[in-house]
Amino acid sequence: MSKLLHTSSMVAILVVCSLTGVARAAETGQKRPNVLFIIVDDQSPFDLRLYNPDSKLDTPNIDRLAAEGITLDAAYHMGSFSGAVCTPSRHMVMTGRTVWHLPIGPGAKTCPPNYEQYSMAAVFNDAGYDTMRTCKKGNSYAAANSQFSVVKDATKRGGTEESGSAWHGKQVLEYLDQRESSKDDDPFLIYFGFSHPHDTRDGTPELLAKYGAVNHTDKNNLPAANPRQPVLPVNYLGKHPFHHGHPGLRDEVSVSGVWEKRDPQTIQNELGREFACNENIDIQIGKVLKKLERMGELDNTYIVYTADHGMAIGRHGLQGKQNLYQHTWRVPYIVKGPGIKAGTRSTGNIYLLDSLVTVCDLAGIKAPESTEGISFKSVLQEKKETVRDVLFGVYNGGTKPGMRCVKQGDWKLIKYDVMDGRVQETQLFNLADNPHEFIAEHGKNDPKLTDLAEDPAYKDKLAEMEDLLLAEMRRLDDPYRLWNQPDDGLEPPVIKKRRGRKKKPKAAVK
Ligand SMILES: [Ca+2]
Ligand SMILES: [Ca+2]
Repeated sequence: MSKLLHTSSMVAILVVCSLTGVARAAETGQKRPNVLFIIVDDQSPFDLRLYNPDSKLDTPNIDRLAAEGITLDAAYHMGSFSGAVCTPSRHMVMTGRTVWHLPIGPGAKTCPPNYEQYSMAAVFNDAGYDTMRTCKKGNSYAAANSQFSVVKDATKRGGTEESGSAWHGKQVLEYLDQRESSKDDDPFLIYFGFSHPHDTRDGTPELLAKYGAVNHTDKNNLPAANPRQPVLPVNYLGKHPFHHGHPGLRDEVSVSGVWEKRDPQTIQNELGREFACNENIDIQIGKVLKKLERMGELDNTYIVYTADHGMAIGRHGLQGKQNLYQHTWRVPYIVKGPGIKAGTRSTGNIYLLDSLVTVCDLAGIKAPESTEGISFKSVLQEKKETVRDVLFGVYNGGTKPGMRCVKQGDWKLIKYDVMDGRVQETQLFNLADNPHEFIAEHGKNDPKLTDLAEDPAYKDKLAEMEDLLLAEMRRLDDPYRLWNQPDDGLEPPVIKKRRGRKKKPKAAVK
């Protein structure tokens, strides 16, 4: 009898214990995770040592995110129908819509009016999150940006605390201080954007000195060579072999410090400036990570690090973000947070536009039905290697129909149909053999280290990739077709000219 009593009281104790456990779990379950979404402006993944072991760039804090989280090797932005590549990219980040279904551009009619009500901050506000952002101003989605409860936007591309990246960092630190002093324990979404390393790449004096660069402003002279500067990119060219299709494009002709020059001295100095800006961003991220750690919030925060798109700076003889080579089409993408194993790496095959549905998924929030992104939570948790097989990219902010690319596995096709039919080019790359997309002009003298489109040995692969590209263009409602594709009865979209932007007559050449 006493034994029985003893047993039943043990059971009772166990039941009480496990109930307490349940209650405790429910309590912790109620503490919802924070989201810190870090997005830099114009950064090639190949700047970072994480993606390019030969890079000289120091980013200890970004490296820390990777060491404590997961690095994705195949993250892309879907592209742009505008020279301001930032603008569609940031619309995709905010809405999760695909490039031809954004509230701006040729597919604008596919979005209901006031689409900002379905954008990132609006969704998190509805879920009871506190939302705050800091970022550059302009070339963005203003209506979606204004949905954040706290907005601290300004374009900061200078080389001082007040005029550079430190200003964006300060806005986040002050916001966190305020939350701390008001004991606000609602979960937060902080959109931590930077204005750099977008040009003008004015670095701080110390970091410019570290990377051997100067804030070069004299168009008539070259900046001094300096052994501290980054070496030329492996796929550097003095000139791209054919026209990229956007005559007078700002990024290719008038970036201060580069202009139309592609000589090694100019490019290495500009890369030094880019690195100085990149490291300054890293320093600001470090301050915010330390602050979150002191607040005890770091372990309960999902932190995303990415860029709105990549950047050329001398790679393939190009300077800007208006091309579809890997250096520019790809973006860095790192995620750290609860349930993500430290120091892992995965492929992903994600787009920036998958970010919204994924952070919603991580935070346990329902994403808007109209999002077209795919949650890659399963990739972050190493349950899956990829979320899709085929990736598509477009740049047609210049002459139409423009550039397109498609990638499946190691194979990538890029097509250029620009300059009113005067440039019709096709490139086929096997990225396993030729990850830097060397073309004939790189002179590698290795049949694998070049563009394979003209090689009869790859005729079938080329045809397969052409079919895949057309299928993606149809699937995504691309309103254009290229010279060797069926027209599908499409009428090319009418491009509205912006008011008050009449072309000045060209000055006489002296
Ligand atoms: Ca940008
Ligand atoms: Ca609050």
